[in-house]
Formats: sequence, C-alpha cells, structure tokens
Amino acid sequence: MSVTPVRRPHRVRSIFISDVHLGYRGCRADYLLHFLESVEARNIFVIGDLIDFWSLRRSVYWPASHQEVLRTLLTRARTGSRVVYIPGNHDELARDLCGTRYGPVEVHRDLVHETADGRRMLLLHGDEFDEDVKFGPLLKRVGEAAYELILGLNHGLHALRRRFGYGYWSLAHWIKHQVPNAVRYIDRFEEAAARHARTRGVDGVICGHIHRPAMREIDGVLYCNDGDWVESCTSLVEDMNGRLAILRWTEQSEVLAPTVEPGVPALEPAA
Ligand SMILES: [Mn+2]
Repeated sequence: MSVTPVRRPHRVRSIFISDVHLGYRGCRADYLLHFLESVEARNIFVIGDLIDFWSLRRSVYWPASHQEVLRTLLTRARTGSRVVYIPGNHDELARDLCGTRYGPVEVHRDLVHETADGRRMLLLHGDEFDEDVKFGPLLKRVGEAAYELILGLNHGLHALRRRFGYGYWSLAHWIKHQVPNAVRYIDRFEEAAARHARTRGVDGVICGHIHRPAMREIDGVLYCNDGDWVESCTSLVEDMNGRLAILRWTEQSEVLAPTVEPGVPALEPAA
C-alpha cells in the first residue's frame, strides 16, 4: 500500500487567524486547512468570527471541510498546541464561554500575548471599535448590502478564474482599495485600535474584523490585522524569534507584510 508523502510542515511560534466564517458560503476552508496542515505552531490564536452564526441563521450551510477546520483546531489543542479562541461578533454566542475552557481550548474576551522578543500584544476581534468608525445607520446598511453583493460576485469570479487556470484574486479586496469611503473607514478603524492599545499600555494590537490584513506602526503602536479566510486568505505568524509577518495562503503563498519590520519570518521545517 502506498502512502502519499506529506511535505514537512513549517514551524512557527504562533499563528493568529480570524474571520474564518465557517457556515458561510464564501469561507475558504480549503485554503485554511492546507495552511493548518503546512504549519506547526506552539500557539494558535483564533481571533473571532470563527463560525458565522449570522449566516447560519439565514441558511444552514455546513460542508465537511468546515467541520474539518473545527476538528483540526481541536486536535491541535489536544496534541500540544496552546489553542486560544476569542469570539467575535458573528460568533458572539460563544462570548458566554469567555474566561472558561471549551475542552482543551481556552476562551477569552481579549488577551495579552508576549512575543518571543518581549513585545506585549493585545489580542481582540475588533468589533469593539465599530462605534468609533460608524458612518450612520443608512450608510451602514447600504455598505452591508454592497458587501454581500461583492462577496457573491467574488465567489463567481473565483470559480471562473479557477476554470481558466488563474490564481485567487479578491474582488472585494480590490474594491475596498478603490472606494474612498471604505479606505476612510479602514483608516478610522486602524487608528481606533491603535489608540485603544495605547490606553491599555501594550506595545501593539492584533485583531481582525475588517477583513483587511495589515501591519504598520501607528503613533508608536504596532497595529496588526491578520485578515480573513473569505477574501484575503491570510494569517499573521510569529516565528521563533518573535518576528511577525502576514502570510497569504492560496495556490501561491506569499508574505504580504512586514512593511515596518526588517526581514521575513524564518519558516523552518520541523525536525
Ligand atoms: Mn467581525
């Protein structure tokens, strides 16, 4: 009997993922599963919107790959990784569990993580800042409707691109960069997050929520957003020396950031 050889995984200190949106049609569980198989991490931080209960309430969608993501995370927690779950707004039902454990998984409202090089990073989902960036209810509703539409288009476009052999490309991501209002929203969100980190006296913040991966310094605070697994297919990783980077993981994998830190994390094959 032949066994398919598995490439040895990369080894990192921590991975930070958020906005997986299991139960939502646009979730790229396939890329995420491949990422989780390829990377061995001491710490796995899941920073909100792991399960999209909003979408599940509208229609139940739960393919095997979505179940597999949960199974993989639980298996990692049982086999030596520290797995921390910080629920977001789409899975706020789970916020009742904050401060307790779900089996081998720690559940927190937010958490300070110290990197290998001693930086204290505040981990939270990011919907905490919705009030700071609000544009009013009408614009918010229009924005949400447009967003749904864009994700729908993105899904179709991706299927088409795949058929013709092109790699993943995010329409929603592209549009967010084109629309000035969206860009202003992103700026306001990032600034609010950095302000909050400063008042908490930490060196930086790691969040998700806006599906916009980023790593930049804002007034002396390191703002990191690990992105999402609907559009960007990104995670933040910390290497053994505490260096942080944003990885995109689709057919092609690439380092999107750092833009403020020298070097890229050393992705060492596991021994
Ligand atoms: Mn969210």
